[in-house]
Amino acid sequence: ADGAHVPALVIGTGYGGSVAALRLAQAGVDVHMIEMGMAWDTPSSDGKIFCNTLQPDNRSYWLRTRTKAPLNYFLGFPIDRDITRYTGVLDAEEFSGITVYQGRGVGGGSLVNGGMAVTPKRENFAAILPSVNPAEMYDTYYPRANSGLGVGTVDPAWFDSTDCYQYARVGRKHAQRSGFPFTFVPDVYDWDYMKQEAAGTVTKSALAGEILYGNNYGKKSLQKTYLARAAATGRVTVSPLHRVASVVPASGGAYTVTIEQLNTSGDTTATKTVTADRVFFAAGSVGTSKLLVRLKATGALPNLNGEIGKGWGDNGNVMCGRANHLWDPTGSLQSSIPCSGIDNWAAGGAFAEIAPLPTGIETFASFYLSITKNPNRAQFTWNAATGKVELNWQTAWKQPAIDMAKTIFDKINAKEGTIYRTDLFGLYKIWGDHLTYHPLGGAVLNKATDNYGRLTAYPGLYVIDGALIPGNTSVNPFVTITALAERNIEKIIATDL
Ligand code: FAE
Repeated sequence: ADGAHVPALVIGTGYGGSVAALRLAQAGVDVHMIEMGMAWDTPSSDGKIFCNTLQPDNRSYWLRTRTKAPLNYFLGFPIDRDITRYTGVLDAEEFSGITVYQGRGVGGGSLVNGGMAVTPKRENFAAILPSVNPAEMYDTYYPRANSGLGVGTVDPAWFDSTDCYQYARVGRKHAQRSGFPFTFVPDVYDWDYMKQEAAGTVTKSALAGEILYGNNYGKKSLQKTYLARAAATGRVTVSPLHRVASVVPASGGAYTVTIEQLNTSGDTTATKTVTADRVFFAAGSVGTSKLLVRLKATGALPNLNGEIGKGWGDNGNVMCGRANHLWDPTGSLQSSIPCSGIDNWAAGGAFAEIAPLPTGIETFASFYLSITKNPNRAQFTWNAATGKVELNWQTAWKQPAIDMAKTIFDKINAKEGTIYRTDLFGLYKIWGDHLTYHPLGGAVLNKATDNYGRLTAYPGLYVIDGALIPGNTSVNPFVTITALAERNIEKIIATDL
């Protein structure tokens, strides 16, 4: 409530924020979480909380009047459609050189993501978080994160027999025939539920194409894991449709936090201030970076150091499709939850997830989202003239990612006698190189913060989300974001409270 004093305020309810809230509450601290998106706990008139990927309505996008699907063409035709402006669940945030997709709502990215829950190979960890001791991560915090998130793996025997993973079996066959290692990828989707979907005994979600705009069943989003446990402590309150606008030092070492209440059209309907002893920035890589860059530049937090806004990367994301032969169909029924990948990280700098194209019809396409070792890093800066934070990522900076992805798919195409699809991202456009699902960095650990996420110029301010990670995790990022948050909050609770 307006004027309240809270011991701990958490900005954002994604992975970093949910870990912080749970562990602080378990340590006896009352926590108030502020989330700009909706609660996503109430069904609409169609009986569903989330809309289907194939029928996007107002629930799909954050404050847009037209959808902006990542895969925006099919057979060369644009597939976006008009929608009513609403505080929908997926934000396609446009910077000059890249569109950054993010979840909006209680649960953050866990509401919209594919649930792929991948722990990086230990040999790659030193390049991911150079200042963090790998032993503590692999012995303690990765296992803690995996257990807290409810990570599991597809039953390999079922995988081999079910129609809904024919596309992944085709992907495996092509990878192996070209000599690439194929790996199963763990996921937080409830695999038993998916089996029941295939058997026709429960309401379908993954097998009905639900994913990008939310899964109504089956997926263990943060609402079902960390946030449920946080709520059960009785110490955590969440304010959805509230956006943090400012954090400034107050007397007695506390902070004054200004919060805007939003309606579902995105208008500010009220402005409130809360005093907080501690503030945890968990607004995601982009959200946290935008806040800190603006607060530093506009004099609210002038002593934040010069690393704020730097070290942002796209996790090397790039998408592509391959056109298969007519005798190699990928299936009209495709589980929207990917469960496998092609690992060419060591040799070619690419880890490609074998992704679905759940259109409901046979596409004869194999589709991939590659995570690559793209070395390019961008910076967020404040533009006083426009009053906006900008990101200097350039479209051409995706070229290394494309080159790395080609180490896999050029070889597969040569072996199979196939070609790239040119109809998925425009007419005659092979690469989905305009976007990322995996924003990372902007307030990098041990640079913008100390080695535990403390913004040391301001005791009591912390960063605890993907902004800490310097641009790349070699695999899908949320397990690493969660594990790092577990590590940092344990230290903060032990030494700062
Ligand atoms: P995040 O989950 O983004 O949470 C930040 C929260 O803060 C959001 O709920 C925001 O609405 C909220 N917020 C922002 N600004 C403010 C403000 N000023 N005031 C109040 N609230 C605010 O951050 N990762 C994987 O590991 N596996 C996958 O399969 C996968 N698939 C993905 C698919 C899609 C389509 C997308 C978009 C992402 C995917 N990701 C995946 C990435 C993953 O979801 C992302 O790395 C994490 O969600 C980032 O976690 P954070 O805690 O950093």
